[in-house]
Amino acid sequence: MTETKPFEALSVETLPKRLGENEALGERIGKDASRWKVREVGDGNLNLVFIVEGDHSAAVVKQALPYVRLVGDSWPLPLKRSFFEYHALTRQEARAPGSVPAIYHFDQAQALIVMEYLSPHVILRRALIDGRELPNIARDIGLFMARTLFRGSDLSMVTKERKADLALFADNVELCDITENLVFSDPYFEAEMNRHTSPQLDGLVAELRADRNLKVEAQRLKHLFAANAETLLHGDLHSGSIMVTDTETRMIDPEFAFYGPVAFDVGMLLANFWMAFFSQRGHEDKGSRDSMRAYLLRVTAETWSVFRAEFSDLWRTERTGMLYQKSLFEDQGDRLGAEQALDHMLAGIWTDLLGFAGIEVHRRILGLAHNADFETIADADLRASCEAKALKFGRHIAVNRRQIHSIDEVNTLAALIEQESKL
Ligand code: SR1
Ligand code: MG
Repeated sequence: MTETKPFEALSVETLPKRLGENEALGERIGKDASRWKVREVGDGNLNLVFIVEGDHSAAVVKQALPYVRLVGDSWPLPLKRSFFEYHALTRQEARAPGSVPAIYHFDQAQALIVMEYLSPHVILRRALIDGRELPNIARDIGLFMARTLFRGSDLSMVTKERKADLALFADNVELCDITENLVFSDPYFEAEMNRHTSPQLDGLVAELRADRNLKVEAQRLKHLFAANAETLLHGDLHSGSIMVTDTETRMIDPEFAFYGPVAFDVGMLLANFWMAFFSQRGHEDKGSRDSMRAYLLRVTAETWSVFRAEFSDLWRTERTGMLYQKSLFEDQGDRLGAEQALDHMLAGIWTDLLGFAGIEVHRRILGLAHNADFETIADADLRASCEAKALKFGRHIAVNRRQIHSIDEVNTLAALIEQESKL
């Protein structure tokens, strides 16, 4: 019997020795570990990420730490998140082939995943801050969301398999707990780890924390997040979880994966495009970002449109699960019934995604984990002005989500708020 070694965090120095015998890695990049070049490049909030270059090529080694990297060992976090990330990646690859990095090896005890090194990809958030107008992201991300969210649900899966999967991911408790607190609650009271651009935003922050309608809505959304186990979510689908080139898009980092509402991933993602939009004013040192602003609004509209079209197509062609069975509709010649049910479902996703998007905007400006889109704006007054507009936008779409009927309406509102001159 092979003995399982206790977890030990890797370092640039120890990695070649510890993984030098690893066949999957050696075969991929070159077996002579003494020639490997290792860099630690993790810039996320939680994990170690190494790029390992060998004689032939390179790979990524991602390792979870037993605590939250952003905060330190005062905030323990279980290593099992790596297990959920691995299982989520395998399901995403099956449901949306080519949309995630290839996995070469998984070591549960060491909480590490060896995976494809994506090059020359960069993090989408970085590209948007740099003002790059990437032509394919709306299509690629829209398709990814529709395929993974539809195919991970009872619209598609054999219900016994879905329930087993639901049970598996239900154990991702601590990462859900992060979202439940950091996203849905902390922004709306003086939680210990919160921060915001102060004093510029103090007044607005106090207003939002006293806003009863907003707080009730945030809790209704939290309830939905916790209780509506509809599909396997990515769980943290923001522009920092996506890598891009001009022509390619890959989703990474699904360690927050669990069963929740379809609208959560879509709302989180669109929120990050809207935040990129509101932050552009802070990145105009090398020239106007008018074109980038227009591009970002087009991207939100196209992402939603691609998502809707693909989700609808899958509904019509792959609805093999126990929900809205064809035997009740198409098999009786009632195609219209199936279309009616689809319309209801899409309308619900739309309303809820606006809520999730509004709350995501708030937590990235008021909570612990901020976005580089705003954080890289050095001038605090300018940053606060961008953030204030985003906060107002977030409040509006979260509270009025049932009265907003199209993405054009949302984007018109975003453009109006963005053009306001006062905070
Ligand atoms: C303590 S973790 C903070 C945030 O980082 C992750 O990327 C998630 O977005 C989480 O909410
Ligand atoms: Mg992440």
